[in-house]
Amino acid sequence: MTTGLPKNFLWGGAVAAHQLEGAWQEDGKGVSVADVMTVGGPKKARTITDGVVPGEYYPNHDGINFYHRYKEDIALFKEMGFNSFRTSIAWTRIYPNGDETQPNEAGLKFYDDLFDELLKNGIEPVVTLSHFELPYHLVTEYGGFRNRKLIEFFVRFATTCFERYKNKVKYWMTFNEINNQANFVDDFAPFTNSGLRYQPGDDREAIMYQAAHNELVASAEAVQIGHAINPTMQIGCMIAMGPIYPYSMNPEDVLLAQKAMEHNYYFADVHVHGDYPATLLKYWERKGITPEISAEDRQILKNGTVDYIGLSYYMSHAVKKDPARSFDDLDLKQVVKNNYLKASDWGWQIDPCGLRYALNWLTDRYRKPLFIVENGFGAYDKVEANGQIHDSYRINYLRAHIEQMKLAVTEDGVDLIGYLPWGPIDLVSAGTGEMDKRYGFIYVDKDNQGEGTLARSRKDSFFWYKQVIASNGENL
Ligand code: P53
Repeated sequence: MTTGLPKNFLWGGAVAAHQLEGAWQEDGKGVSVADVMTVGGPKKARTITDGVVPGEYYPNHDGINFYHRYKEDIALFKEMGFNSFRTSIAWTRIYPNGDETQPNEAGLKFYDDLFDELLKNGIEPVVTLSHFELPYHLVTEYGGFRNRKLIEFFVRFATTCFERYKNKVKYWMTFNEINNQANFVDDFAPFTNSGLRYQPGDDREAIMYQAAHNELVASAEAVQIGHAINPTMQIGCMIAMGPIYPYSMNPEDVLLAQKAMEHNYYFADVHVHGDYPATLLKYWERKGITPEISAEDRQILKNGTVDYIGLSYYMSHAVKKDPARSFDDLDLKQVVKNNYLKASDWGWQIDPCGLRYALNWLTDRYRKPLFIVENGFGAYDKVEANGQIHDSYRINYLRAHIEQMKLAVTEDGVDLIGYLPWGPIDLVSAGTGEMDKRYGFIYVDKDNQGEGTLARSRKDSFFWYKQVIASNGENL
């Protein structure tokens, strides 16, 4: 009987380039979709501007200046005992406009130095290729991923990275939270996932399915190329996993929850099985959605299935069947609050048990190794007069989730590669652009308006997480 987590379990943290590097115009970097989004708030969406508008504040431009301070930050990760660290390669550092044929050497050099620094400190880099940072030029010139040309541009970018870092990086992921855009009624997810800007009258849903298809093909091509470059590479997909529960035992609620899950997770079906599930094909038929999918695309999808499933887990959701609506009517109208759960200040429902459920659900459906590459609690922190930060709420959240993760492994037999909580160092929120929605073990002195010294300091959770790692998850 297994009593604990595997010996070689990966412990660390996860970030994305655009949320912490800053240096948005240094060493030849181009403008990304993250560079044209302003700051929002708990109930205020970020604005997507037409290019960089003078006078607007764009929090990702400077991030927390990780670009120049990564050595200091990696020393702190090492102090916590990290053996792994997930970041992304900013596409715009390598191909500033996205459609060049030659990469930018200064950008490649930065990630060489960053990965070397990690490896020197015994920390294995885990790398996402596309994490909400598409070159903005690909939006204005090509319409984002609705355009098939982007398959070629992404594959070129991925190939350049695989070639360059083939001996430094083993774990890769293609598209971060590719399934966020299932929420196509919103402007944010289709833009950050796929560089889509909608015009009035657009069939948002049809465009989203085309863009997602193009990404799935690009991902599958990249998987094949990566394996050819180095067969030991592990290349995964990355899915935002928030289980959707039925509101009640009413069979209609149960069926609606199943349909909502299928709609959110078909992306993983394609990544893992290499084809589209029948239920989605039937749905497209009913809705008259006809994405362009060639015979060659189908072959690529079949031959480029992923090695593992990377997932983020923050919260769960619930749905209740409205008798006036159909099972196809999934655009959030039938989503309800879960009265058994409390929520964060940003309304994210806290559900540790849902993590065990999610890991089991993914295992049952896919039988692939899983890798938790994001989990965490965005919260306001208070700095005491003596500089300390007592973030017991964060510790409580993480402890409860790690407990459930361990049960999934030890009691349910889930094959889990590692646990990389989100934002081990405070960074710019993807959803709101705020600094004050903090996830870190390490505090960064910077506020929502960009003021602050950028000084780093250790929160209580820093010392707690250190002992968790040292005991391989036993000492919680
Ligand atoms: P923030 C929505 C729902 C779940 C995860 O999110 C999400 C989002 C997008 O906001 O994003 C992931 O910063 C994402 C990270 C992001 C993190 O979750 O909005 O992969 O880039 O920072 C947390 O609190």
